[in-house]
Amino acid sequence: MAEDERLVGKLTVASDVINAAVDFFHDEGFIQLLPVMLGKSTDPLGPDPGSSVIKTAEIEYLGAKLRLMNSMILHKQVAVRKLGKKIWILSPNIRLEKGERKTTKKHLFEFTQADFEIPNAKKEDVMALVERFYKKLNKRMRKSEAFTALGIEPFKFKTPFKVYETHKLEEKYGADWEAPASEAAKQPFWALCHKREFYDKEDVSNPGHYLNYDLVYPLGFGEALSGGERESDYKRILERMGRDKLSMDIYTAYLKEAEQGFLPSAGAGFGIERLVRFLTKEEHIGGVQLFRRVPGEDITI
Ligand code: ASN
Repeated sequence: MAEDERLVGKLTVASDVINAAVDFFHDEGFIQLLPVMLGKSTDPLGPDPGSSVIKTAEIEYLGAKLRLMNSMILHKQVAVRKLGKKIWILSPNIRLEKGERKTTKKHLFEFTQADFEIPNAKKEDVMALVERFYKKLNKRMRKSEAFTALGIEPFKFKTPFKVYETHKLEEKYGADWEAPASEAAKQPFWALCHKREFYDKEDVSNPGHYLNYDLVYPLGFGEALSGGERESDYKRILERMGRDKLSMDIYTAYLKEAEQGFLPSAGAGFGIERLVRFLTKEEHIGGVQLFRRVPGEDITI
């Protein structure tokens, strides 16, 4: 098959996936918001020793410093407070990763995630919702003609997915458990409890444990989604930010919102390109983008 035809096939799958997400979140009663791309505060993406983000992109505009969205997590908390509703966004993210991330085959410095947040929800609610999405995707993908054109069978997701604690995965596979655990799996699985950003809630009854989760694709494709229950209490947020030694000037605007009180919520985001890569069994994630945004690669236009 000509390279262009394959690309059309992959982009048709992407189009089907986006459509499936729009229908799914609509049917589940979510309000779809349009994305913001600039803000005073954005996701710190860490501190995380495994993170390779060089810097958060900033622009000066009329004397103000605005940051390009690493993710819309902080805006999601504000949106849930303002609206009191389930919300989701097809959100473009910029993450300026080190060039060596090209070899992971799953990193892009510009990508889109389906990012959602649910007021008064717990992690079990999010996990059940995500499993409903993948189940519905089966039917949708069976109907997609693009798979016939690509000469592959659509993957059949079998829910419920297995659930593991990260410390168990570490015991079995070591600190870098994600790749080997993904290689060994036949279906996506949940990995619970990650020590990460201040906005993911710590289990108060079990300090050092976190009420968050990742979904990991099987067959070596790695992380699909990440999310968590949120730290909604102003004092706890301040405490966690202090623990993370974040430079507070970036978060002044966010903290003003937090001071007014957030609703407890839980949510997550899954990368559209990662899902398309998994479905189309593409070797490198750059192969599912028409305009490749791969760390360490020059861009054509
Ligand atoms: N979307 C993720 C979440 O909801 C945050 C992220 O992309 N870093 O937790």
